[in-house]
Amino acid sequence: MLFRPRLGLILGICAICVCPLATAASATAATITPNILTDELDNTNTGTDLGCSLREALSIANTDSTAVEPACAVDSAPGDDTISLGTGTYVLSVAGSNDDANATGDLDVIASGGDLTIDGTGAGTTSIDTTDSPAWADRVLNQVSAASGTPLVVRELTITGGNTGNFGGGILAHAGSLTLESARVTGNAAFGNGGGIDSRTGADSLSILDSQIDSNSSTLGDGGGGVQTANLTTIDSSSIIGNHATYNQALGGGITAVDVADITVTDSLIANNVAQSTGSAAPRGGGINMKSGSATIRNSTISGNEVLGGASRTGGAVRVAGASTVTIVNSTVSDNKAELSGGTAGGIRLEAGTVNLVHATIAPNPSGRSV
Ligand SMILES: [Ca+2]
Ligand SMILES: [Ca+2]
Ligand SMILES: [Ca+2]
Ligand SMILES: [Ca+2]
Repeated sequence: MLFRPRLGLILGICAICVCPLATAASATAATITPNILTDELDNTNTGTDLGCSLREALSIANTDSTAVEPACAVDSAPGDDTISLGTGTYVLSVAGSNDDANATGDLDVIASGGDLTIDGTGAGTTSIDTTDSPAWADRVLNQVSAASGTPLVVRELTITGGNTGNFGGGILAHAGSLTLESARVTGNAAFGNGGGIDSRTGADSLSILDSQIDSNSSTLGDGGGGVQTANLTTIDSSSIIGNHATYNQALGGGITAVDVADITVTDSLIANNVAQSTGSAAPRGGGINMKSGSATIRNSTISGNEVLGGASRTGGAVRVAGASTVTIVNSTVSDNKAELSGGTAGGIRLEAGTVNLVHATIAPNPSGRSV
């Protein structure tokens, strides 16, 4: 179900831009290539030095120094860098949590290292996973204290196996911009908000392009089983499917928007996400929970999302609250559910704010009203 990149468009843009970029480039940059799939960081890991791990490659990118691990292949002076991953599963095993220095637990992308791309061979062939024994107790990737505008690009790989007691089960972005290109974030859990990805207040932007966010879970008040965002967010040619938000009052099975979130969804699918309350409070927003901010959804489908549990339940597809504005254009909202005796608004639940429907198909959504 993964969408493919539009290579024609990309090649066209590159053909126009390649000369100006080449002459303007001044910062150094390197491609750093790990040569083992296992996890280690020399000087902090007591094991034998087996070669260049992903974690060691990232520490080189962070510090712009090859001193941390001379075994890493680095093709020029580090600056704005690319870590090039091969086919296979890179398994994180240097255990720890609450570390933001890339020493243990999650992989930490640090401000002073400049721009970074982590590039695989494809979402179906390259993955970053975590060890099962002992059970991993951290997310996978953490963008920490990045300077404003500093981009992190995750391309052509899968992020899976994150499990944190905090926010952002797969990826947590505190600052800078985060872009996923032809990537997949699947099977991550946060006992906080943002099961797959959390783009927090302070980060610049989140872009999910030709990518899939699926089968992630959140367990906290604002939810966002797949994604929580507080920022400028672009979701294009992507799928947000089968994610799960659980809490006393569950919100946003697929996506939760908070703070000044400004979301644009184009040519995408938001499907089969669930917000499930464990208490009596009504679950809301099986697909999308708009706590605040705005969302524009074009040429997309919101279907098969559901709210479960609670004494009542509402907004199977979308819950609109606060001062949110939601605009749905040339899109379909169908087969979302808020069923059983307390169910209302299987489709869109407008509590406060504005909903604009332009050439939108809203029905059928089982249970009471569609809006
Ligand atoms: Ca090593
Ligand atoms: Ca760097
Ligand atoms: Ca961290
Ligand atoms: Ca860490």
